Amino acid sequence: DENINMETVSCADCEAHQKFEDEIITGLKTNPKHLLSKYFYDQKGDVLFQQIMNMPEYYLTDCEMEIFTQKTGELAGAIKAFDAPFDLVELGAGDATKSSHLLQYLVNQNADFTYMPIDISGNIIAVLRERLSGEIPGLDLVGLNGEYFEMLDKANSISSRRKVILFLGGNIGNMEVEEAHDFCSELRKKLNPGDILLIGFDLKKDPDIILSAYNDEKGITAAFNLNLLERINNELDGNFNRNAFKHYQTYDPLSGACRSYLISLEDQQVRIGNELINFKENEAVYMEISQKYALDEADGMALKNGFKPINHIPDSKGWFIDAIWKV
Ligand code: AVJ
Repeated sequence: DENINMETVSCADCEAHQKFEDEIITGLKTNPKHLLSKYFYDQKGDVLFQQIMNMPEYYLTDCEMEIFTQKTGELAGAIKAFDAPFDLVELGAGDATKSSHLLQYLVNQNADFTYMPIDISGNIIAVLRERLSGEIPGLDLVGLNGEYFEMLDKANSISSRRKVILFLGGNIGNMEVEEAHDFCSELRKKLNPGDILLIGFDLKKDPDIILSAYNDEKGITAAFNLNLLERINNELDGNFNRNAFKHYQTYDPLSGACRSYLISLEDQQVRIGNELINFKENEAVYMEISQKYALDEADGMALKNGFKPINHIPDSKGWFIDAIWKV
């Protein structure tokens, strides 16, 4: 129809694409260069992350899965507190493989709650609704498709019931410590007295165990990092040669910072769209942090940002905790 005015058509995907481009170019023009791990998860990246979770070295998923399958009652007891109705809001629900055990348990207990998964992927929310309605009959579900904090506002506007927030998978580890504090402080502002946060932390432990989880024998983590270069080639018209970079992983047992880098193997110039980026031989591009915490550091993060750390539930090895914080 010739009357359609194309100018008024807004395009969420175009905006996301523009932001991706801006953040990649800015990161590569900064000294030292960096890229953002939130961009690891394109279609190929999702598959590689699935493979990471299945590697023998990558203990995080197994540890938290053990907590959700073996200590479900403890988790439920901690979040049910007053037996008042509540909304169970999951930040970055994904396929909810861990939380579905808790959901099933709560439904069996006749708990009065609505599950509100938040995810940036609308597709994941649709698939989740379809699957959970079959697997857990009687589950009340309201899917929220968008950014965490915007969707939390939406959850608050939909219902004024007590909120229980799930933030699992050690995803807080993908933030620098200072960013993690800011995140908790922002989250606190969206909550009310009596609300609860259930948050997963990967703990400091034998540094060799941590390093191997991110520096696996088969090079799957390396492929996961290098895949971002291919994503840039595909989506931003780049010409990275992934063979001209190698993955390099570090773990600092004092700070708990586990960081990945890509190292340029030679002096090289890479083009991304119209931009040219120069790399020196052995120059590092900082890719990702997976921060590890001591128990008292996790408690300290609660206290400093307006939460009371009331309990933490570890796996049987004591490698990972789901902490329960109350507002
Ligand atoms: C999804 C953030 C929990 O940091 O352990 C795994 C991502 N990166 N291997 C983590 C990741 C490399 C993972 N989190």
